[in-house]
Amino acid sequence: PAEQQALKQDIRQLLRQEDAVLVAHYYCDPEIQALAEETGGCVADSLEMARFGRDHSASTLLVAGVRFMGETAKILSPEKRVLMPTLEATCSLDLGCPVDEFSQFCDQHPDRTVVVYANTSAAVKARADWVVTSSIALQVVTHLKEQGKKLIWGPDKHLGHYIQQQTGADMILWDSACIVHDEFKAKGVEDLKKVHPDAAILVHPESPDSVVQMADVVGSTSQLIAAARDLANDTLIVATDKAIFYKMQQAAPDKLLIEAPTAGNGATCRSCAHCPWMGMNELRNMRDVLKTGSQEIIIEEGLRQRAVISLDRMLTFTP
Ligand code: CIZ
Ligand code: SF4
Repeated sequence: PAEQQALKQDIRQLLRQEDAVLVAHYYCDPEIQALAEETGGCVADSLEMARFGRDHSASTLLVAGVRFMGETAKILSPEKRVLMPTLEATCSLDLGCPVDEFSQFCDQHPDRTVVVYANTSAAVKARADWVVTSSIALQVVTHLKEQGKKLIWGPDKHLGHYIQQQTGADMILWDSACIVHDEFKAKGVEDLKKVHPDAAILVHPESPDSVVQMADVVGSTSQLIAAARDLANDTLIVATDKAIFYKMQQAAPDKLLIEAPTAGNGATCRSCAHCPWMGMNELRNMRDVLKTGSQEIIIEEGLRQRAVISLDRMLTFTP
C-alpha cells in the first residue's frame, strides 16, 4: 500500500510534467480507473475513449486498455504521442483476425460492405468500410440494411450473430470470439437466477447466444452501466468483465452486483471474467512509460490515412 501510494504520486506528477492525460477502459483494474478519474482523465468504453483522446488538448495520451485502443487513439490524433503501459496487451479478437486472411475473405465477397468491430488492428480497419463498437453497431447495421447493403462482419461471431438477429441484415460472419465473454455459461446463470429470482440479468453481446437469450438487458459496457443505474431490481447478475463493477457500483450504489458464472455449476474461477490483457495495465508500468517514453504506438502514415476513413464514418455517424 505504501508502495502503491508512492507509485500513484509519481504518476500524478509525471502526467502533469509530460502534459499527459490518462484514458482508461472500464475493464482496467479499479485503482487505474480511480486514478484516471482523479487526474482529469476518463474511464469509458472504446468509443468514448476514442472521442475523449481525440478532443483532449494534452500532447500525450496514456491509454490504459488493450492495443487496439492505443492504435485507435493514434489513428485519430497523429500529432499526439500515444503511450500504453504495455504494447503486449492485445485482444483475442484482434489476434483472431489477421489482416491477410481477413482481406482474402473480403476479396471473395466483393459485393459486400465490410464492417469490423473496433477490436481489430489498424490494418484490418484500413481494409474495412466501417468500424463500429458494440455501443453503436446496431444503429450502423440498421442504417446499412436500409440502404440495401449486404455485409461482411468481423471478428466477433457472437456480437455478429446478435446484430444479425436484431436487424435481420444479410451478414456473413468471421469466426472469432472474446476469450473472456465466451466463457459465460447459460446453465450457471440459470442456477444463479434460482438463488436470486428477482435479479435482472445484464449481458454484453460478446457472450454466447445461450446467455444473451437469458438477458433482461443486452448492451455495451456503457449501456450496461446505465441499465444498472436505471433498473428497479436490487440485484443484478452481470455477464461482462468484472472490472466494470467499479463504475457500475458507483452508478448503482445500493444494488447487489453478482458476477455471471463461467462454469455450469454456478461456481466461478478467480481468473475468469477478467481480461488477462486488460490486467497487464499496472501502476508500475504506467509510471515507467511516463518516465521513459517507451511503449509508444507508431502507425505508418499511409496505413493511418486508410484506417481513419472507416473510423471517421463511425464517429460522424448520426442515426
Ligand atoms: O470487450 C471489449 O473489449 C469491449 C467491450 C470494448 C469496448 O467497446 O468498450
Ligand atoms: Fe478483447 Fe475480450 Fe479482452 Fe475485450 S475482454 S479486450 S474483447 S479479449
